[in-house]
Amino acid sequence: MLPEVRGWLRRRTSCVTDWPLGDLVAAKGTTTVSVVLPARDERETVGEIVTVIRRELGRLVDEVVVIDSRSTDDTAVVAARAGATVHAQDEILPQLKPLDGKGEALWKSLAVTSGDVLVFADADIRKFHPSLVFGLLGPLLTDPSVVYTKACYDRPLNGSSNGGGRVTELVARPLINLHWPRLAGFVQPLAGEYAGRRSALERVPFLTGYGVELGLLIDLLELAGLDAFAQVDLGSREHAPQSTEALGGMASQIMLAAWSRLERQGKIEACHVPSLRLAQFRRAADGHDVLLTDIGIAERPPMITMAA
Ligand SMILES: Nc1nc2c(ncn2[C@@H]2O[C@H](COP(=O)(O)OP(=O)(O)O)[C@@H](O)[C@H]2O)c(=O)[nH]1
Ligand SMILES: [Mg+2]
Repeated sequence: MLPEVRGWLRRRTSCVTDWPLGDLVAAKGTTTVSVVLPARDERETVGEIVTVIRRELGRLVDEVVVIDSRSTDDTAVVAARAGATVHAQDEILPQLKPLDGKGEALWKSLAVTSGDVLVFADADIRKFHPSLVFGLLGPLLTDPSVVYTKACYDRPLNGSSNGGGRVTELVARPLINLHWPRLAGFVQPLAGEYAGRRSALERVPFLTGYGVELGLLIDLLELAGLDAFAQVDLGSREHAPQSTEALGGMASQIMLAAWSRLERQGKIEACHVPSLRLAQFRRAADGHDVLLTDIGIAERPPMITMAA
């Protein structure tokens, strides 16, 4: 690990217990805070998450916004009933052709929120604790040189206390250590819980799918430098785990995201791999069924360039 990263880890890693809620309310001053929850078919969890944030963090959080992506369940109704402002992803910036994915939802949230600071959290978290939000705000509300904070936590899976985060361990971490070693100090580089200053988030592009987190780390590192990052240990976090097959698609998006940044940074020759057709296999009565999934990545430009 680079000496610079060791120093950063010591200086910029904190624990949620370092940030008592009362201190943060005092430190908030006139800074406004928006919480953004991207959600697709999350009726089981989104209502509870919105309720907890509104009930426990009313003095810290100015708005809770759910970006609903074509849910086929009543995610939007449940979220609104719990007190969130709900936007249909495709109705934000309707002059643009809608794109798919979580990153698209996060990018569009910049257009419908007003907070100086934005906190993003997944809408499928079980046993949601308000520290997932206020922990992330600690470094941002108390140190003006911090522009972006990322959560780290254990990820319980199937009875093991830390078996989750398979795409992180098998794809993102090796890629980061190989190509962006200055980011190797992030315990959970793909965590869906992070917070940033609007002034920085509006100045970087957003990848539209699951590559959004990796893209933000790489692009914000270029924009603001390592010392503008902090990570906060929030304990433990559990979500609805995906099938290994689905994780294959997600991992492919992460690889394409890395590829796009390697090209942009001149680390590899431009060879234009915007998409791939992923072949996966399922055993069938007479052999194997082939499952073909088109994986593409698209990107939105920095929101600041959209002003007109
Ligand atoms: N608005 C919106 N949310 C999405 C989309 N895809 C995923 N999400 C949400 O983003 C969050 C993280 O997605 P998830 O599939 O759980 O990814 P994982 O946690 O990395 O396995 C969840 O709250 C999803 O509901 C999308 O296309 N649009
Ligand atoms: Mg999830």
